[in-house]
Amino acid sequence: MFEKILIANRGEIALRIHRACREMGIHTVAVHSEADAKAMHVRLADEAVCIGPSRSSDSYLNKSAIISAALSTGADAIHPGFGFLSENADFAEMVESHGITFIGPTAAQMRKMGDKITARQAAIEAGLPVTPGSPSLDTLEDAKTWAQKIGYPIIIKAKDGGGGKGMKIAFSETDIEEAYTMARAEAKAAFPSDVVYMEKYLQNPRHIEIQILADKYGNVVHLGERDCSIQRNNQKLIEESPSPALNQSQREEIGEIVRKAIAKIGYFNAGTLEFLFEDGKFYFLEMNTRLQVEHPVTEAVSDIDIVREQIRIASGAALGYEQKDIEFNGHAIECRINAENPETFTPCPGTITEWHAPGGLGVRVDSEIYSGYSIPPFYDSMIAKLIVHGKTRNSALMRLRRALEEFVIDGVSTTIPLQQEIISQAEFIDGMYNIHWLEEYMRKRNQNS
Ligand code: MV4
Repeated sequence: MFEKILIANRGEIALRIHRACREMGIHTVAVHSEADAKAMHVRLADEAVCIGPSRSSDSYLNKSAIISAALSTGADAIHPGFGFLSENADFAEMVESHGITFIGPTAAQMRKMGDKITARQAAIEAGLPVTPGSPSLDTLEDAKTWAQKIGYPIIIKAKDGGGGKGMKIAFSETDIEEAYTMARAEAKAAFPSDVVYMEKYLQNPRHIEIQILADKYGNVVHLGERDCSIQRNNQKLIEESPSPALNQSQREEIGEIVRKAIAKIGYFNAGTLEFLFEDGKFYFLEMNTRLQVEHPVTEAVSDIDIVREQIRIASGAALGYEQKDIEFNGHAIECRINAENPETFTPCPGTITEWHAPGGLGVRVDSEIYSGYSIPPFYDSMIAKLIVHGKTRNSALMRLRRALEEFVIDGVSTTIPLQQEIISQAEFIDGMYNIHWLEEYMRKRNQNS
């Protein structure tokens, strides 16, 4: 096992990784920017290294500064967390070439599953269901031909796209020229490549993702699904497991398909397969080759410490259990609490004058915040994750309502009032929502006010 892990991240996820290390008897090295000198992850770690100025590009994205910090402190592994360098294959390769273990998949696995077109191809070969789609489109004529073949509506996506950028929908042949031209132009401006491809557009899907763990010896387990359909502008706000939309046989069926596919692909460490789910059918979208923000809901229902498993797998340990050994219990819901204007969703940095996090049975708060902490303006606006666990969805929901009410955050505005509102809507209570529900709900609400 590793003796010392460098945590190449900040905020609540840096704390989360530190906690797993501590419980495994592993020493930790925090890295931080100048703006984060007083951050909680720096205070808790055994050692801390300043890796540069406040802007992410000068610090948390500075590959050589991070590797130097690992070498000078004698860390034998690096955990990248999420965001920043977590899905950067060049970084993973650089880390390994210095004799340090990257806690995650190999650079080759990241490249294969990180590129939308190669991931789609690998998914098809591994037996995952996908939407009808095209290979890369070279010309407008190509786009027209494929749209005819697939049938409208279609969606054009950038090969390197993310966060919904470079995606254009065409409902009929009238829209295709604009969709194709705009998608390529947006891709060219935003991504390394302007290559685009096409898929059948699903109009009212849910976003359901499957968490997997795989060791280096071909053992794969899935940890069930998370329903992440409550989102706005590609920002998830509430996630839950299990999904209220799935029955037990659908859950087991997709879990088995994913398990077999991952074994076939030869991927290891933790990963998440994103699907759209519509009319009882799953369609693979993409794979995230990293730990995800919403992993705690899965930890709550599976009782498996995903970060601990990532570290064990990276060190060469075998999983040591099989699918049949994993039990799912109860229902978990997470709220991502962001310091932002809940109406406009613009970040709201500032000083937290008072902080009181909820507690009690079935309540988990992952956060780096303390009273008097100043949120720097340079990074993501998420300041806490509230995760509740109950025996049933209804008891989890009652607990969430209670915990949100207990939360005291003064000095900045947060998403809490919006989350309280969402969870009191009949559609949410009934589990009847899809990826468009929140935006439609807010549009209607703002029209009426
Ligand atoms: C889609 C889709 C409908 N049909 N693909 C958005 C982000 C990117 N990861 C994929 N996205 C979508 N792909 C087909 N064929 C609808 C979306 C989509 C979406 C997906 C998941 C969560 C929220 C979303 C919001 C808008 C659109």
